[in-house]
Amino acid sequence: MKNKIRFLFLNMVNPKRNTEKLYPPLGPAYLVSYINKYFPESKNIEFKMISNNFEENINHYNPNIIGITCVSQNYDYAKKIAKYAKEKKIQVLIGGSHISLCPYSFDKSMDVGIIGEGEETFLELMKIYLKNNKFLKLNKIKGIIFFEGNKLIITKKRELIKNIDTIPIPDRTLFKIDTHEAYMFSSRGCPYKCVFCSSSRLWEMVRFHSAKYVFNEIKELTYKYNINRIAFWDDLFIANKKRVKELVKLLEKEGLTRKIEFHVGARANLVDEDICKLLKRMNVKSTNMGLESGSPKILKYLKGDSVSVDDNFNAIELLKKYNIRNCFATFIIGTHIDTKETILETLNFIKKSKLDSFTVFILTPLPGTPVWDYAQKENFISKDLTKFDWETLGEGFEVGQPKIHLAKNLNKKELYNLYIKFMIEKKKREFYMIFRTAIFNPKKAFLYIKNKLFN
Ligand code: B12
Ligand code: SF4
Repeated sequence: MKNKIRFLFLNMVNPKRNTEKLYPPLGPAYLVSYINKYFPESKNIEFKMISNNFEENINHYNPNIIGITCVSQNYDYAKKIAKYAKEKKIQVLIGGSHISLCPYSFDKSMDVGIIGEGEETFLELMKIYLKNNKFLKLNKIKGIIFFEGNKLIITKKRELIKNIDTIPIPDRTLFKIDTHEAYMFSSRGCPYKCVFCSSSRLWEMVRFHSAKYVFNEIKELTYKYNINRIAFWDDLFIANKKRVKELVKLLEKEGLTRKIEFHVGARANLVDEDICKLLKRMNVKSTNMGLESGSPKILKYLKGDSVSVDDNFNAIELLKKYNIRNCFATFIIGTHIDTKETILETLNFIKKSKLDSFTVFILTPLPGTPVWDYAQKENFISKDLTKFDWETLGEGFEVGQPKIHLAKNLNKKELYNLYIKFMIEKKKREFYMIFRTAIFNPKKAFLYIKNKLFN
C-alpha cells in the first residue's frame, strides 16, 4: 500500500506564553472535517496538530507538509519554523488571521499562503498535491499568495461559502480533549466594524449556522466528549435573536439546558429583556461584552454610533437582573485621543457597574483595521513590513511594556499608573468572584486559582 501523506498542523503559539497552548484552534479542525467529507481520497492523508516543541516534532514526525495557523503577534515565530522546515524540503502552507489580513508580509520561507476562509482553497490545494506530490498550477487557485521566482503573486479573491452549514462540524480528534469544557462557533463574522477589530475585516460579513447545526454540535460535545460547559467563541453570539430562540427550544426539548452551562459573547446595544430571558432559559452562566470605554468620546471613536455608555451600563444591569452569574467585559485604553480624564471615566464606569470581572487592553494596531492605518500613517509601524518585529503587537503591560504607544496626551509612565488602578479594581472583583464560587463549587475555584498562578 502507498504510504500516507503526513500533514502536520502547527498551532503557532508564542513559546513564552503558556496560556496560548491551552486552546487548540478550531480552524484546522474545520479544514480536516471539510476535506474528509468532500474528498474521499483524503483518507490517504494523515493529519496531526501540535502546539509546542515544533522543531523536535517536525524531526520526529517527518511530515510531507506543514500547515501553520498563526496570528500576527506570532508571525516571526512562524517564519523561523517555516525556514527550518524548508531546509528539510518540507512543503509549507500558512493560513489564519495574520496572512489573511496582511498577505503582503508573506515570506519566502513558505510555499503557499491561504487568504481568508480556508476550506475550499485547502481542498483544491490538497487535490493537486495528492495527484502530483507537489503544489502546481497555483495561478488557478483563488485566495492564495505565493512567490514565482522573486515575484509575489496574489490570486483572485476566494468567495465565502454561502451556506456555512455545508461545512461539517470540526474534527476534534485532531487534538486531545481532557476537560469537561469545550468551545465552539455558531457563526462566522460580525455585523459591526469597530475601529480596532481585525476579526470583522477578516470575515467581511456575518453568516450564521442554523440552530439545528449548532444543536447537533452541542449534542456531539455532550454525548461523545462528555462536555458539560460550552463557550461560544463567536464574535457576536446574540446577533440573531430568532436563531437563539430556536436553539433554546431545541436544547430544552433534549434536556440539555439542565446538563450544560454556557458562556456567550454579547454586545450591549443588543442586550434587552427578550435576549436575557432566552439566555437564562439556555442556562448561560457567564457572558462577555466588549464594552471598551466609559467615556462617550472614546466609545464613539472605537465603536461609532452603534452603542452608548448608557447602553453598556444598562446591559450589565439587565444581565444581572436575570441572574447571569458571571458578567465579564473588556475595555481598551491608550487611544491617540485618550487623556487621563477619559481613562478615569472608564475606571469609574467599572467601579459603578456590577461587572464580576474585566480585562483592560492597551490599544494595539492590528493589520486590516483603521487603527493600523493610523499607526502606519503616524510612523509607529514601518511601511516595510519585512523588518517589522511582529511580537511588539503582543506586548502589553501584563507582560512588560507595550512598544507601540499611541496615546499622544499621556506618556508611558502615566498610562502605566492608570493601568495599575484598573488592576487593583480587577483583583478586588476577582477575589469576590472566587470567594463566591468557592462556596458553591470549591473544585472550580481551586482550578481557577491554579490557572491564574501557573499560566
Ligand atoms: C477564539 C479566538 C481566540 C481563542 C483561541 C485561539 C485559538 N487557538 O484558536 C483565544 C481566546 C485563546 C485567543 C487568543 C488569542 N487571540 Co484570538 N481569536 C479568536 C477568534 C475569536 C476566533 C478564531 C477562530 O477559531 N475562528 C474560527 C476559524 C474557523 O477561523 P480561522 O481560525 O481564521 O481559520 C480559518 C482560516 O483562517 C483558514 N486557516 C486558518 N489556519 C489555517 C492553516 C492552514 C494551513 C490553512 C490552509 C488554512 C487556515 O481556514 C480556517 C477555516 O476557514 C478570532 C476572531 C475571529 N472571529 O476569527 C480571534 C483572533 C484570531 N485572535 C486574535 C488575537 C490577537 C489573539 C491573541 C494574540 C490575543 C492576545 N493578546 O493574547 C491570542 C493569540 C493566541 C494564538 N496563539 O492563536 C486576533 C488576531 C489578529 C491578527 N492580526 O492576527 C483575532 C482575529 C481577533 C481580533 N483581535 O481581531 N483567540
Ligand atoms: S462587535 Fe466585537 S467582533 Fe464585532 S466589530 Fe466590534 S469588536 Fe469586532
